[in-house]
Amino acid sequence: MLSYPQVVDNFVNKRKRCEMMTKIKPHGPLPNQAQLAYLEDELAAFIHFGPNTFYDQEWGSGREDPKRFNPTKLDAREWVRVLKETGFKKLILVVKHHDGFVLYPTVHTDYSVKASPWRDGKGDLLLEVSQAATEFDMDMGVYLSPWDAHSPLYHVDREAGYNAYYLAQLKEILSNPAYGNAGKFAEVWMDGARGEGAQKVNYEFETWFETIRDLQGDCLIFSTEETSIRWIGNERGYAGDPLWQKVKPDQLGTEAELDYLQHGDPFGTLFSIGEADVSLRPGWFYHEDQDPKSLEELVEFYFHSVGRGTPLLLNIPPNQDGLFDEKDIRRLYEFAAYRDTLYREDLALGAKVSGPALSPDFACHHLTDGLEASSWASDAELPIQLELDLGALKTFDVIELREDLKLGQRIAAFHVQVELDGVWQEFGSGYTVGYKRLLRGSVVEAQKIRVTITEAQALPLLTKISLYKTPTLLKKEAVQQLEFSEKSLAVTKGENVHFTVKRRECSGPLEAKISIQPGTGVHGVAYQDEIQVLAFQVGETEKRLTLPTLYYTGDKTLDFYLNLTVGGQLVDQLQVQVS
Ligand code: FUL
Repeated sequence: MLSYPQVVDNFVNKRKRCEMMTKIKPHGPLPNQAQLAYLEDELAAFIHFGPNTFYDQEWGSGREDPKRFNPTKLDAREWVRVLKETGFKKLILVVKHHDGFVLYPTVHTDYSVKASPWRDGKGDLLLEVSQAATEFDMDMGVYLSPWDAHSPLYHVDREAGYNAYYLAQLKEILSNPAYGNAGKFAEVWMDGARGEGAQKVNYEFETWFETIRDLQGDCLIFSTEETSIRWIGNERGYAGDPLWQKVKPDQLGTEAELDYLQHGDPFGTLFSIGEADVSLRPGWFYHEDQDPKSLEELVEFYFHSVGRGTPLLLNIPPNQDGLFDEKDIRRLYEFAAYRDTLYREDLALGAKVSGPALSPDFACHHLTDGLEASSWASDAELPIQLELDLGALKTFDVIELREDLKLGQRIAAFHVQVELDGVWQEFGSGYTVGYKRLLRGSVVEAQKIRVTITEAQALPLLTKISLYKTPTLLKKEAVQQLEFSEKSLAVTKGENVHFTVKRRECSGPLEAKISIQPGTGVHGVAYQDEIQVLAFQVGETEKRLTLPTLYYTGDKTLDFYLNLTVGGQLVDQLQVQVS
């Protein structure tokens, strides 16, 4: 039974759809239903687990002993329960990482859970996760690494055999009704990494994609190729601004420019979601000596991904027992509570909006009516200014804008002003809006706000303007004290990076850590994992440090990030560019 507002919403929805079709022409490539659904979902969880967890490493060699894989307390139901409760809509399970070890009892290799002591060799991790996902109605995705360091078929001379092997496993997973959320998969993740020195096996992507479509219809595909999801170009959870959810297929591939992936292409012809992936911990796999990232960092990931209009894929790695770490669970609940508080009250709801409008069907008040289906549009000349009157002074520091992507992404630049003591002052500005744009500014108390659209590829179409106040985060003392002297350094491959960590206050001893964020194709190529512990003594204000980079062939510039943390909290970051 629908409530009265839902009935109205449905009615408006149907009417609007007809009108938009007749009055507003779609612009550029359009998202399909599955892409739209993922944008709306906003949050997905990654689970990296396997031999690496037991060998305390990030990349395996393919020679890891299956006997060491024994997560005696593994509880997939608990993973899914926590993820569901903390707002994740999809879970992407790594069933085969680069080491080639398979986490379900595939018939196509013996290098799998069958050869492990876990559940006496009768375990099936994909099945256990699928059952839990079905119980909690959580979307499922699967990561099946194309690069396979174990398979003897992974060789240019046996390419056809390897492609058939990969395809056979895809079929095994995607055609089994006991796998997925009630047999359904929402995403297949084809990682683009391949270690230095690995065979340059060519993948038969087209056949793989076709198989996915045959078996799972509109299932989204993450790959380096022309598919529905692209990598965002970094593993820091940061989308670019502008962020165009469109690309030109000929710019993709394993050699795609990272910057291109991060921003997309204003003239792109393929609708592509730039998925922002990052791990809750420094590594993708669990390591005892690492800590989850701070709430402050998660909030930054969120504003730089979801807040720029693209989903956040956050990795939560189970430990050797097969459980999420208690600290990680706590962090996920804190993160969920942060978002709940952020969205608790839309301070612009019901605000009076004035400005030009295409027709009464696309009137300004649709922006603040709280209805998803109603929208505003204007064909007035740019810049177009919309003025909101909240009716009273309100305190906020975030403005949300949304475009109706069903008709294509259009807005290319905007800025926001607030009236403070009778004077209009800049609140902030951005380039693209997309599915959802969260723009943060200083905390202000204002009654009137102006949103000015300065650039758009076609007539702008917004569904919503909202205002929020972010929950207060308490910065720890230590965060104020420590920093890298440089924010970015350039270095020649194979040489050492020299850098300095400084602290302003030196009254007490302090322990900090330097670690490197793993990066696709960059990890094991430009650097090797290394963690340095810095113990500052009383009175000590500076530490000079050295870190080796690796030599690699080719003239690419690769970058990675050094994280400076205190008690698991990120204090500062240093970008290292290697060329
Ligand atoms: C990368 C891999 O090399 C990492 O190990 C991890 O799986 C990440 C999500 O993708 O390319």
